[in-house]
Parts: sequence; structure tokens; C-alpha cells
Amino acid sequence: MRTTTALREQACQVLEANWTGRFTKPAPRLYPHQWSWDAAFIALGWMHEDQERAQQELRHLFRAQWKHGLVPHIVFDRRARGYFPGPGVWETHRSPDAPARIATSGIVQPPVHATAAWAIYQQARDRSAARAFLEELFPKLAAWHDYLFRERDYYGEGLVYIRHPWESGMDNAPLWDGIAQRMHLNPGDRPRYRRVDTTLVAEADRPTSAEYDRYLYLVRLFAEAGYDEARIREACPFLVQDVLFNTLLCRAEQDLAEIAAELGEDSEPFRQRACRVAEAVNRKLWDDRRALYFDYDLVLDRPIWVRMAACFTPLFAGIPDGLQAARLVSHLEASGFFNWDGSCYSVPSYDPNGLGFSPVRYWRGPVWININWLLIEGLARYGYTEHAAHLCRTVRLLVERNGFYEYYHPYTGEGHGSEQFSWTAALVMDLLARRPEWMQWGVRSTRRRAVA
Ligand code: 2M8
Repeated sequence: MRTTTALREQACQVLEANWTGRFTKPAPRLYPHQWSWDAAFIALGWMHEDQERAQQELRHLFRAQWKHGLVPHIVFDRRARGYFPGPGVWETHRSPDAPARIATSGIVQPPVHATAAWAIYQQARDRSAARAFLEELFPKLAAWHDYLFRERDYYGEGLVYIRHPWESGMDNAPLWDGIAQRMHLNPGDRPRYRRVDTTLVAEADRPTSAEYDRYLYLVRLFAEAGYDEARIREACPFLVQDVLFNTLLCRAEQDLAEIAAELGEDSEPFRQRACRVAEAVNRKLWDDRRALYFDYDLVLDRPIWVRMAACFTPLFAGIPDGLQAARLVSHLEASGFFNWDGSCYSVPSYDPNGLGFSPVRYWRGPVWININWLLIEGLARYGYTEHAAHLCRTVRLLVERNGFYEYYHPYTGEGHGSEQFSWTAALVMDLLARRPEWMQWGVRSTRRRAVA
């Protein structure tokens, strides 16, 4: 067992090693640029160690914001090499809204940024620097959320859609299998490319080539449409109202309302939007019979009944009422997602009993620390402290025994994907700082045994 101080120092070393002087890479070699939701999670770790770097992380990302508010999922670092697909594939110069001097992708990732900005402000030692940071970021965050509601909630339902699996952050989740099967690619539709990821980590850990063909097909469709949202909406075979994305947007609107109030601005519009999203998630994505939230496929006009750990995350934004929350927690315990007895490191990304579950392949089963962090905070929000503490201890065990990996085998705990992964380190730093009692090794669970 390592002391808390030693673990925190090791986590901090991961962030330090991935710090480029301008932003933090998600991983040393596999991800050499800046990613959008990674930046927010990474800032949540830096804020305990170095307030300036936490602020810098988000400033760097928002410098690449598009004119109409879109925050790109990747901000390319001109000095870095060895990532595919790079700027030449995205061709964002076809859009009048893309920044002229900064190379970016043309899709988004879940909006965790207002949540990170508000947390940084609350933790800040240098209050005046934090206030200046909030003042600078506030209009950019508002423009980001406005873009989402304007362009992605086209039907005014209170739910935004994503238009690429990468926009969910859960790239090859079984959620998208049905849509991928509907995307019949003719020989001419299959882009020619060479992947880099499978030269850096095990091929068995990563998405398949058939999945990559479809990711790139969609990217080409966006580029050919000049990134015009109306044209994309007409042609795109992938339009999904995702539970995780909308949950994080709902929470981000709540946090933006806090920021607005702190700055003396009108917070009401943000609060109202947060309530609208929460109501819409409950109205359209909640399945009362199955007691779970499900994504919705707008192209086929029907729910996607695939059970991911992300289906439980509305707890993070306070979306379910008390009864729904109790049913969600029962469901979590009764399924293979949550194990008091140590038979599985909780919580795997995908239902261990689901079709196509894999303990090692990317978003098809392994344990991801960011999803667990969201569940820990969500369970704590509703008073399920034993469950939250149990997850904290399993997170600690995973990193202590195996290091700061991108994801973990749910049965052996073995690390997969990239080592020295930034958001794993950052979120462990955050839990050690804010949830110290739950992160204590050896603290006896008040109920049954933690993973042993
Ligand atoms: C993964 O996604 C990228 C594409 O965006 C990739 O596989 O190349 C995902 O896990 C995503 O959620 C994450 O933000 C990104 C960087 O960590 O890697």
C-alpha cells in the first residue's frame, strides 16, 4: 500500500510529464494534441496542485473555439506528429466559422467545461486570478452552450444530438453498433488511410477497422458539407440524443448559472435551460419499465436499448427524482455493473452480460476512471455514500496495483490502452483531495467487503 501523499505525487508526475508548456496531452504518445473533455477532466486535477495550469488548460482549448460557438474535440499542436486523423483529414478551412490560424477537428465532445471552470474557482487560492479567469471564460462558455442548443436541439425538445460516435467520448461503444450496421459503405465510400493508434497500443484494445471506416466516412461527409449544420442534419446517418452528453450539458448549465450569479450576471436563463434538459431527459430518455436511461436514435426515431455505465450518469446532474434514483441504484446492483463482493472492478463501461462485451476493447467493457468519477459524484449527490465509497476504493486499488492507465480489465484490473493517462491521474488527484476518507485504503466498508 502506498501512502496517500505518494499516490498523489505519482499522479501529479503523470500530469507534469504530459504538460507541454501550453496544455496537457491526454497521453504521452497515443494522444499528442489537446482533447476537449480531457482538458476539463485534467483541469479538475491541476486545480489541486497548480491553479494557473488548470486555468491555462481551458484557456488554451477555448482559444480554438469556432466563431459560431463550437468547441472542437481536438486542438492540434503543430509541433506534434503521429496522430491520425490529423488536420488534413478534417479540412476545417471549408467552414467559414473555423479559426483561421489554429488547426482543429470539426466535431465536439461532452461539455464538461463550465463544471470544471466553476470547480477551479471554488478551489482557488488566488481568488482575484480565478475571478479574472471566470470573467474571461463566461461569454465563451455561454456561446458554446448556445451553439449546442441552437444547432443540435433543432426540434426544440430540450435535448441536443451528437453526429459522430467520437462526439460521445465513448467512441466504439456497443451503442453505435446498430447505426454502424446500417451504414453500408460502397468501395468508393471507404476512405484510404493508415492508422497510427494500433502501432502504439495493442490492436485488441482499440476499435476495429470497420469502425474506423465509418468514423472517417462521417468526417468526409462533414467536410464536404462545409461543416454546415443544416446540410449535415439532412445527410448524416448518425444523429443521436445521448444520455451522457445531455446529462453533462444539464450539469454544465447548472454550473454556468452559478458562474453567472457569482459574476453578477443574470443566471435565470441558464437555470431554466438546465431544467428543460432535465425534464426532456426524464420525458424522452427514461425507460420506466427497465428503470434506466437510454440513448435515442433520431434517424430511426427509436430508443437504443443498450446498457452502458453512462446510462446511470443522470445522477451526476440531479436529473432523477428520489424514486428513480433508488430504482437506478437497485438496477446497478442487480446487474453485473456493481459488485460488493469483489468479483469485478466496478463499474465496467458496458454491461458484462451484454452482447459484444469485451474486458479489454476500449469502450466495450473496460473500466474507465472518468465514468466512475461521474458515478461517484452522482451517488454521493443522492446520499448513496457506501456505494460511492466502494467505487472510490476500487479506483484506488486499480491505480495502486496497475498504474495510471487509460482503462482497466474489469476482472483482473490489468491496465490497457495508453499508460500514463492524464485524466486517470487528474481524477484520482481530485478524489484524493475532496473525498479523502473514501479513498483511504483499508477503510472497512460499512457494508460488505470492498474489492480484495
Ligand atoms: C479517445 O478518442 C480518440 C478520438 O477522439 C481516439 O481514439 O483517437 C476517446 O476515449 C475519447 O473519449 C478521448 O477524449 C480521447 C483522448 O483521450 O481518446
